[in-house]
Amino acid sequence: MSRLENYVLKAYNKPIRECSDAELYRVLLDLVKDLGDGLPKHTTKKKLYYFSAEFLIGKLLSNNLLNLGIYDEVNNELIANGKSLLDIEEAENEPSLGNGGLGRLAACFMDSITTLGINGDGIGLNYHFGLFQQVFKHNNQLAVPDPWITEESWLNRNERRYQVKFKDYTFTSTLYDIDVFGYHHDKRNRLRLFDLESVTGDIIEEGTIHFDKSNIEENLTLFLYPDDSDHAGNLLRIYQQYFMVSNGAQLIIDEALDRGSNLRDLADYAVIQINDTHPALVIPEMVRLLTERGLSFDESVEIVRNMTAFTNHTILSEALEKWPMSDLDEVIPEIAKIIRRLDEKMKAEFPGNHAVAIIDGHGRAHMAHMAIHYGFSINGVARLHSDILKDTELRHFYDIYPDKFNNKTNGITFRRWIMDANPELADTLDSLISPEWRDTADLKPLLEYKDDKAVITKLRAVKFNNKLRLKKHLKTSQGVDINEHSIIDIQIKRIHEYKRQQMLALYIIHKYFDIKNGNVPKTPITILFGGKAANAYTIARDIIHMILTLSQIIDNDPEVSPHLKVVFVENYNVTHAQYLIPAADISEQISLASKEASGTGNMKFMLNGALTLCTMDGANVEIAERVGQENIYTFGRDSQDIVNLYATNGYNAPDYYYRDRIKPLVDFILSPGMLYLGDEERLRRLHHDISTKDYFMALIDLEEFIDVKEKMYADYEDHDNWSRRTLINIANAGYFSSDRTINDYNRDIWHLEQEHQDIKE
Ligand code: GPW
Repeated sequence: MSRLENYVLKAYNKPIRECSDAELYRVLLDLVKDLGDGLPKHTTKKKLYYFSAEFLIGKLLSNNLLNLGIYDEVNNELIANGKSLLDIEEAENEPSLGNGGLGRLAACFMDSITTLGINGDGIGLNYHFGLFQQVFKHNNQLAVPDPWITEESWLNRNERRYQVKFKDYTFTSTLYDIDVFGYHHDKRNRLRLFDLESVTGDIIEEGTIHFDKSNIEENLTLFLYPDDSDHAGNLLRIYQQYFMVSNGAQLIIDEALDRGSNLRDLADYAVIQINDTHPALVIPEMVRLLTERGLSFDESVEIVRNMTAFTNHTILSEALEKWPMSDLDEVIPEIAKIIRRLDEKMKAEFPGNHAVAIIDGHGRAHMAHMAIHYGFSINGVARLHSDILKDTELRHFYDIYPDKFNNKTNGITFRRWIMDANPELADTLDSLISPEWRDTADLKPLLEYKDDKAVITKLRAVKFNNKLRLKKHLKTSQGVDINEHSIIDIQIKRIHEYKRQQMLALYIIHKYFDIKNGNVPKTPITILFGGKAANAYTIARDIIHMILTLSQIIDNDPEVSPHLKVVFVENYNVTHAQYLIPAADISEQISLASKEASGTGNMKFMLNGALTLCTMDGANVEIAERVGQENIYTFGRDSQDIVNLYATNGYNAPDYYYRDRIKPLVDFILSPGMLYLGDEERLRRLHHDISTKDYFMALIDLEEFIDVKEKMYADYEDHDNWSRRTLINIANAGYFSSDRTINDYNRDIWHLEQEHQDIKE
C-alpha cells in the first residue's frame, strides 16, 4: 500500500477515490508535516534571522510536494484515482501576509535559503486577516476582510511564549511556525509568526476592515498594514513593529543560549537581516535585552552592530519611515530612551553632520539612518537602485561608511515561478537541456536552439496552452472571457502613480480611437491589469476606477471589442499570478525611471517567455543588459534625467498635457461615455491631477510609450522571430534566480555555512 493510501485509510477509512478534495487536502497536509518532522535539524553554530513584516508565501501544498521531491509520485497516484492536485489545492486559502514585491521577495528568499542548506528562519507576524481582499463594485475597489486561517492549516502552534512590554500593556505572545522546505534538500527552516491570543476578530465591523484602532489588545495582529510604499505612520504600526522585533530578539537570545553562547559572542551565533525598515526597532530592542542581561550599553551596541544588516527597497521619501519621538514615547518609552542614546552617540562621532542624524530637527527618528549607523551592511535591491542610494539618497552615509554599502540584485525562486507555475515549459526545458537547470538555474544551454524551428514552434505551443489555462482560470474565478488567440499584454503589481498604470490606460484610449478610425490590429489584443490600491490612497483608487470604466466602454462597443479587451483581475494575488505570468506575451515594466527599486515581476515574466516593455529602471536595466537591445523594448527618460528634473523642479505637466497627441487622450477621462458609466468625482479628480500635477510624470514618456507599443504589436506578427526572442529571454533568466541572490547575500554579508552551492553565474 502506498504512503498516501495509508494516510487516507487511517484518517477516513476509505480509498482515495471516495474522498472529497477537502479530505484529501487534509491528508496531504498531515503527510507533508510528518515528512517535515522526520527531517534532521540544522546543527550549525551561526543562524540567520530574516526579519520581515511581510511574507507573501502563496499556497503551499504543491510547492511543498515539489520541494520534498514527491510531487510526481503524489500527482500520478491522485490521477490514477480520478483526482487532481489542482482541484485539491482549491481547498487551500492563500495566506495574505504581504502587500506586494517586498513580501513576495521574502517568500522567495526563504525558499532559496532553505534550498542552499543555510540555517535560517523568517521572523514575522501572524496577521489574522492579512491584507484586505479586493472586491469590485460599481467599478470601484472595496476592501473586505480576508479570513485566511482555517482550522487545519500549515500553521503549527509552538509552545514558546514571550512577554512584550509597552507603556500601557504587557502582552504574552504566542508563536506559530510554518515549515519551509528546500528543493531536494534534507533540512527544513521555519517561518516564525508571532501572535496574540486576545486578538479574535470580534471587533471588526461586519464585512468591513474598520475597527477600533485604540483597542490594541484586540487588534495588534488583526491586519497587515494595507499600504505599500505609501504609508501614513501611526501608533498601531509602532505597536506591531515592536511586538514583532521584541519577540524575534528574545527568540534569538534563547536559541543562542541553547547553543552555548555567552551573549558577548552573540554575533557569532546570529545574523539579522532586516527587510526594509519595518523591523528596524530590533536594534534598540536587542540593545535593551543585552543591557538587561548585564552587558554595558557600549558593549551591547557593538554586538548589535556586528550582527545586523539592512536592506533598503525604495527611494520614495514618503515610504522611508520616520517616527515622531512623541509617538515612540507614548508606546515604547524604554525604546525611545535607547534611540535617544543611539542618536547622541552617533552625533558625538559625527558632530554637525545633520544629514546623518537619527533624530532630526523636527523630533522624528529616521529608521533607515539608525539601521545604517548601527548595522554593518546596507544594500539596495538592483544595481541602479544601489547606485542611486550611494550617489544621491544616502550619499552622506556613503561618504562616512563606504564599506557598508553593497548591492544585491533581487531574484525569484524557480521552484514556484516556473516548475510550479509553468510545468509544461519546465518539462520542455528538461527534454531540451536536461533537468540539471532545476538545480543550477543555468538556462544558457537553451541558446543552442535559438534557430531551431521545431523548438521555436514548441515554445509557441506551450505559450498557447498557458493562454488556454489562463482563459479557463479567468472564466471560473472572475466570470470573464478572454480570447486565447489574442496577444496577452499584462501589468500586474500594486497600484501606484510611480508604476504608471495610468500611462497604460492612456495608451488604451489611444488604441480605442485608433480602432474606431478603422485601424484594426491584425491580432486581437488583451490587456490585463491586476493589483490592489492602498485603501487610503485616493488617486490609486481613482486609477482603478478609470480603468474599470474604460474597460466597460470597450466591452460595450461592438466596433472595438472584437479587437481589444481590457480586464482588471479582481483581488490579484500569488495564485492569480501563477496563471497570468506563464500566459503573457508582453510584460509591462513602465515605472518612472529611478522610482522602482528593482521589480521582481519583470524577472518572472522573462523566465516564462514574455518580452519586456520597460523603462531603464530597477532590475530592467540588468535584464536589458543580459538579453541585448534586440530582445527587449525600452523607452522613456532615464533615471539621471528624472533625478535632475526633481532636483530642479523642472517638470511641468501642462507642457505635455497640451500637446496634440496627448490632450485628447487625457480628456477622454471626462468624455460623456466615461461620465455616464463612471463616478464623476473620481474621474474629475484624476483628470485634474494628471493634467496639472502628474507628480510621477506619466505624460513625459507617453508619446514614446505609444510608439514603442505599436512597434511591439507589429513585431508580434513575425511569429517565429518573436518566439525566437522569447527563447533568448528564457535562456538568460538564470541570473535572476533567488538562489543566486541568496548565494551573494551569504558570501558578502551573512557568512554562514552553506551545504549546497551549484549556482551558475
Ligand atoms: F517601501 N517594495 C514593496 F521600500 O513591495 F518598503 N513594498 C514596500 O513597502 C517597499 C518596497 C518599501 C518593493 C519595491 O517597490 C520593488 O521595486 C522591489 O522589487 C521589491 O520591494 C523587492 O525588493
